[in-house]
Amino acid sequence: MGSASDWDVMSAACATLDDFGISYEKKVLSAHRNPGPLAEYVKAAPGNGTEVIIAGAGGAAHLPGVIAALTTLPVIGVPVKSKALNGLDSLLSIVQMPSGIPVATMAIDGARNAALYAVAILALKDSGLSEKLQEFRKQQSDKVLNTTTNDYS
Ligand code: RP5
Repeated sequence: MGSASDWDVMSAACATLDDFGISYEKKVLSAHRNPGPLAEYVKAAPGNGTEVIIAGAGGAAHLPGVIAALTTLPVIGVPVKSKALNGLDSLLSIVQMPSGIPVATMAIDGARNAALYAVAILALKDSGLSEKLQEFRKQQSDKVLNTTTNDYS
C-alpha cells in the first residue's frame, strides 16, 4: 500500500488471504515518496516466490500502475477512498492504464475482492485452493438463499 493510512482498507485483503491460508507480505511503499526502494522491491518479488501483487493507494494513486510497469506479475489495484474526492480520483488513476501495462482494478475500497481475485489466480494451479474457493462461493450462495424475511423485516 502507498501509505500506512491505507491499512484500514487494505487489512480486509490480509484477512481474506488469512481465511484461505495464503502467505503474503504486507508492505508500505509509495510510488511518489519511495520510487527507488519501490522499484527494488518489485524487481526482487519474482525471486522470492511472489506470484501476485495487490496494490492499494488513494488520491493520485499511481502505485499499482508503476508496479505493473516494473513487473510481469499480475497486479491487482485497489483504489482507496480519498478525503477530497471520495476515491473517484483513486479509481480513475488506477483504471485508466495505457494499453500494454494492465492493472486489474477493483472497486473503491475493494480490498476483499482483490484478495479473492488473487485467490482465483493462484487456484488455477492449486486444486486444493480451487476447492476452497468453490466452497466459499457455495457458502456465500447458501447464505443468500437461506435469508428469510426475519433477517430484514
Ligand atoms: C497515497 O496518498 C496513499 O496511498 C494514501 O492513500 C494517500 C494519502 O497518504 P498519506 O498522506 O496519508 O500518507 O499515496
